Amino acid sequence: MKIQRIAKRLDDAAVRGEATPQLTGEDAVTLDEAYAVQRALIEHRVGRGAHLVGLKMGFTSRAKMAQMGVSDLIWGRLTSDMWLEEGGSLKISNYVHPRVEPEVCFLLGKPLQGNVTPLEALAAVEAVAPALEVIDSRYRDFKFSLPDVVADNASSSGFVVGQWHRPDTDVGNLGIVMSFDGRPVQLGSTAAILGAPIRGLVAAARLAAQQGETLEAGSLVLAGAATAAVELRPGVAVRCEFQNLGSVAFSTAREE
Ligand code: OOG
Ligand code: MG
Repeated sequence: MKIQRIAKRLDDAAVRGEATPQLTGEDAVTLDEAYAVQRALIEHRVGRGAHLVGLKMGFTSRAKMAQMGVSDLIWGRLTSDMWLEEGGSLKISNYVHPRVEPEVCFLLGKPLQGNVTPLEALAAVEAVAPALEVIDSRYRDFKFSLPDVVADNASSSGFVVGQWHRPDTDVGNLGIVMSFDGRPVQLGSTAAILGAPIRGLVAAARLAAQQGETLEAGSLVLAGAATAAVELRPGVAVRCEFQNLGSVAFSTAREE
């Protein structure tokens, strides 16, 4: 009852693009309950025709932990309706207070579950690509506790994937420049993601297994942001350049 009620509240907030209060009082949840809310929340999306395409990691970099004031790894689910076309346009009035952050995306060729080494994780990778994630907390002022943000599917709302590269491409320490209308807004390195993005995939396999989930072949895994997230506004050309991987871009629609 409680799980379903909170899932509905968070789903409604996402659909309407309206903020909702944090989960306090009788709606406060434990971490395990938060993952149950997340699962129930995704059922609403699936009911609208979306399907699961993978998983995203959160708080894998110090920059993100510091920005949001939390210090544990979390994960969320990616659905087909979150996937934005590379170079496409995003209408940000559909969201509450969206932000964008640079990510690395893995495509799995084999399933991955539980405690695996970075080498085992790499052996399951079919391709790797530069990516951008659009996050949008459904909570007022983008403020939340760890269970709050887990219940809200780790703030996930969209992602854009750039060109795929061979799985043996070294993505361990690549320079990143994210810019708005050609002006840099974040500089960083993929090494900020747990020392190397493959560790984000290792963590994803381990944490998903704690909730009884396997990373399936064919799924996408966003390893977590390399820099702090930057607030989006209407009419901006967002581009992120990754050393050796090329760039990934989208724009936000110019509104009223
Ligand atoms: C939660 C999502 C964190 C990342 O890459 O660290 C995340 C948030 O910051 O609202 O996606
Ligand atoms: Mg992210």
